[in-house]
Amino acid sequence: MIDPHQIQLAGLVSQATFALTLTMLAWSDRRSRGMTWLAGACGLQLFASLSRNMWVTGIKSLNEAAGSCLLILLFFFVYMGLRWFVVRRKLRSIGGPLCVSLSMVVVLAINPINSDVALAIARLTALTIMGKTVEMLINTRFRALRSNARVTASFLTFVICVVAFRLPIDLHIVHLPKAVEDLAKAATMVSATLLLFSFVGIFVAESKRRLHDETRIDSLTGLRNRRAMEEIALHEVGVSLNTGRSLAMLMMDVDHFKRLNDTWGHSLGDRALRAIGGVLLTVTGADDRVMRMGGEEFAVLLPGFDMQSAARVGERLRATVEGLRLNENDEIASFTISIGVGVWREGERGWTDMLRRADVALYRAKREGRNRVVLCAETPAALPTPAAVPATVATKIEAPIVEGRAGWRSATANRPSLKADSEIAAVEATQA
Ligand code: GH3
Ligand code: MG
Ligand code: MG
Repeated sequence: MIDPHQIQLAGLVSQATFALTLTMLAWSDRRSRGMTWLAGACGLQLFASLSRNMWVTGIKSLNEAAGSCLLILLFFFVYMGLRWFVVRRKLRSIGGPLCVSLSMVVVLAINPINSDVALAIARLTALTIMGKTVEMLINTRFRALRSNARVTASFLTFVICVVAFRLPIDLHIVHLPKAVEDLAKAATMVSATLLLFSFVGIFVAESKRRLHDETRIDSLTGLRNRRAMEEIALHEVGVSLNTGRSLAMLMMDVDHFKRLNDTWGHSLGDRALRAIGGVLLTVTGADDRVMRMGGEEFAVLLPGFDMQSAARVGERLRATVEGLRLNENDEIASFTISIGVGVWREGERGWTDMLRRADVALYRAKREGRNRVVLCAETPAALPTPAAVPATVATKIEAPIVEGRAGWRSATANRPSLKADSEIAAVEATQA
């Protein structure tokens, strides 16, 4: 036989434990705002259970209507908390909170007249919120949270089943033996405990997801870093190996960056790196294939691009960066980049050879005067014009041309003839 008191006591202990745990997790990681909602829901549940089980605490029981409102509020908190984890968007409309408040007002108003109707409204509202929550969990945006969200969804479905099963009993529509009713109460406790347990799981999954993302993002520019680059490049090489699709990469290095820092200060140097990052993102339109490799070096992966089309993208990038102007204390700074183009060769299982070729080409660009795009070896020379740049990589950045400070301008004044010759893009082939 189930001893209802023992079950309830065990339920209270587990709820108190979870309330404490979730509060500590929310406290330890203030950025996980969803956890604050879930800890709040857990606290509400503990409060409701304590007031229902007066035999434990001796406190005065909540009246029926207040208890029902608490139930609605509790599942609304659960919805909001889980929404933060799996959707991460603000509530766009106030429809949800409005319906919750309205149903609570109705429950409180109806209770003195007919407590059963009030109870039914409260339970149906809570069931609706839970149903919405399950739907949201199943359609989570984040792949890393998907399995944990599904576990939470299945425990929540268990709670829905138990609440729905108990509704006709609590409304005295169905009369079941006391043993079955006790079993239903025990099932409520068990389902609630499992649900709370799954909240810890979703918190851990979210922490892992964030750690994964943050260790792959460069904090200064917001671009992917080298670690991310390695994973993405290997993936792209795998796709090219399977499909025969071409793959190219651009290696970029800011010209005389040390001099830029020395002349204008590191904060302008940092701004220059961020501005270059912005150009790379805007021109290529592919935020997951643009990386800061370290220092003042950047790389772009171009799946589906051959040497010539990659060179045109490189030229567009070079020209756009050359046109950038940064204002520092009413003076204007400008800077340039050198670019090496490397391509993946059929059969290559890794990306390091492509990287090495792009690096050699970059080195050559530096040696030949900087501010230019150079192709890796074994490719004939090509001079694509700006008009030949594919529409997909057309730049949206238009920077005014302003005279810069003499000291800094002199740093790039001796750049090669590529721009002086004409507006023709400078793309050179190396034979080295
Ligand atoms: P080159 O044209 O040959 O590439 O010359 P360079 O001066 O750009 O190259 P060098 O390797 O001599 O200098 C790179 C400089 O980049 C040195 C370092 O202080 C600076 N740097 C590296 N990372 C950062 C950063 O995050 N912010 C700033 N402001 N400077 C950085
Ligand atoms: Mg460098
Ligand atoms: Mg440099």
